[in-house]
Amino acid sequence: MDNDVEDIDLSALSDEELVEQMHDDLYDGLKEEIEEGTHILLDRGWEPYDVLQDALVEGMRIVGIDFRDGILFVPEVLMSANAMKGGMAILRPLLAETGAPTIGKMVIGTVKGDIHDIGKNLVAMMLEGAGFEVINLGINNPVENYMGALEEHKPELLGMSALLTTTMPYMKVVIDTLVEQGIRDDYIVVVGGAPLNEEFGSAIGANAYCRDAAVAVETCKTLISEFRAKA
Ligand code: B1M
Repeated sequence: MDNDVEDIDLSALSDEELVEQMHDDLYDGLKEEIEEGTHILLDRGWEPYDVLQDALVEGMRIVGIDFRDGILFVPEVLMSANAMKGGMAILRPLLAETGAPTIGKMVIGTVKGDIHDIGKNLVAMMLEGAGFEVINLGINNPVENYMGALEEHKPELLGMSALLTTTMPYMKVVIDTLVEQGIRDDYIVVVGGAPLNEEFGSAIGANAYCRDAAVAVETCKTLISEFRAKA
């Protein structure tokens, strides 16, 4: 990809060129350029959600392909992740700015053994934007962390994220612990992450698998109203 970005005046590019340039900058791990590009698109009247999806998430998808194919390696992908987080930090308050009253509470975290947090943070951001209160436990959470947070914060929803085929089975450990303690039905359990699917979600006893952050918001809204109606 093009590293010669010093000569490029991002504000002189058309929207389409700028988005393409941001994909390149994300690939090259250029945090400041990503932050600048994010501001420019917002100043041009782009919706925060569109900046997130078209410039950042799509850019990260491209990074993922080259990571899979052995063209990019962990240190480079870490730089990309850092650049993505720079853009997300600008969008976060805007996405959360809807002024919607709190419609439910979720404890969310990436499971034990797994340090991927971009997608989980995106889900958290979008839920906050939709009016949920979110307690974000971060990465690499053993079952004790989830249990402690449920006890402390008393949410209606528990969210778990996993990006590795080797860590996704840990979600079942957490759900089984809820069952063993006789509190499974006290919570709505929502799971997500690239290697999961609907079938896996039901096999481990989750209430729902969500493909992406937008689906997570819709699903949580539906499930919480059913949950409240039952209560
Ligand atoms: Co990792 N990694 N990684 N990695 N990494 C993947 C996941 C991989 C698919 C790359 C590949 O080979 N193509 C592969 C997994 C293969 C597998 O298990 N089958 C992989 C690997 C192998 C590894 C390491 C083992 C590499 C190594 O060390 N040799 C290592 C593991 C570390 C560990 O966790 N123990 C590792 C490390 C890393 C980095 C640290 C370099 C970095 C993470 C940085 C960070 O997160 N802070 C990284 C990254 C960035 C990726 C890729 C490239 C991108 C992930 C991402 O952020 N996507 C990823 C490739 C890929 O997924 N295509 C890859 C963007 C994000 C917006 O999407 O996370 O899918 P995603 O989230 C989506 C949905 O999945 C969903 O909504 C989100 C938004 O729409 N979703 C939920 C997610 N959680 C949800 C929860 C919900 C609902 C929906 O409810 C609660």
